[in-house]
Amino acid sequence: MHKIDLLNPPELVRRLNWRDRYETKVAQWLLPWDGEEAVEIGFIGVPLSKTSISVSGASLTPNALRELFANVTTYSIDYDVDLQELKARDLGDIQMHVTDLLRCHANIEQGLANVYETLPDLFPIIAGGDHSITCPSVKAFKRRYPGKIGIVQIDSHMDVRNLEDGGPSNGTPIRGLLESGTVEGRHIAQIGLHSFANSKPYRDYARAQGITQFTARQVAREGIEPIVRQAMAVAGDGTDAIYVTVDMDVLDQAYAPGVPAMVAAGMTSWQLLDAVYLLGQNPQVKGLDVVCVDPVQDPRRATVRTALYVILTFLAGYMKRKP
Ligand SMILES: [Mn+2]
Repeated sequence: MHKIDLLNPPELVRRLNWRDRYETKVAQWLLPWDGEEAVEIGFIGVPLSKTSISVSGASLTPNALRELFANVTTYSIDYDVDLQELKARDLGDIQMHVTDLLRCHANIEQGLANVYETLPDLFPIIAGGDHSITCPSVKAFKRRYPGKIGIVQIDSHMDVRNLEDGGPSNGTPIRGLLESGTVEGRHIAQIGLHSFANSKPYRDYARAQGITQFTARQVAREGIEPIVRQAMAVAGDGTDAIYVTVDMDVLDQAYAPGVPAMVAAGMTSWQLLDAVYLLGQNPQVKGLDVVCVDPVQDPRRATVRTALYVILTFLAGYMKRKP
């Protein structure tokens, strides 16, 4: 029985009081890890959102996702795959400190590094939390895959704000990874960037760092698939592993009412799902996080549900990797 330091068991376990014998819900498949069994896919909650610039209850998202595990099935009719064939478990949540946000980030890096050390073959599905978690998460990922890391970031924002004005927040994860030398700009591709949600000095900084950028308007006009293929080529060129990070605020406000930094005319749910389906198929992709959903301001859990579909659709793509 493994006890992984800085990792707590799932706070919430969703059970069913009725089932159809011919249908499997995610809650029946994505069970809590028992600390011993071999596991291929690990769901890991990172419940931190005090580091968000705008008010955010994203720390509640791991449990909000777990609640919906009983509402969705494991089968994709689009891709004719059943996720039940994957050995997936809910590993629980990284332990947070109540007041010390830098210590929270240190816990995320060390806690995830502990997970990877205990379960070296695990594919992590990391549920934020706000986007600040991606910086320590990728640092842990790099400890696991020493060498070059590529990033595909799907986001309305570049997340390269300076670290002096507000410390490491959900506006700085990419800046933090560049300044710490964890990832090089030439290995980063951003998809879905939005007008009136970024500034020119940061655009110029990102370009000077060599980051490849695609706006939401480009996605609308050119289609998501060719853009994702270009992004994967950038993140996969000369790197040892690709990390995918999805900020749900990339979606249009009509599709994602429950994100703190909402945008008009963002990407559609289908563009996002098609993107993660392609990314899931790429064997160079070794980790995924989904961040910045606030269940507190999410009518009928609409955005949490879409975030869950992002995870499940990514895994539908992942299943296509198998021979
Ligand atoms: Mn972001």
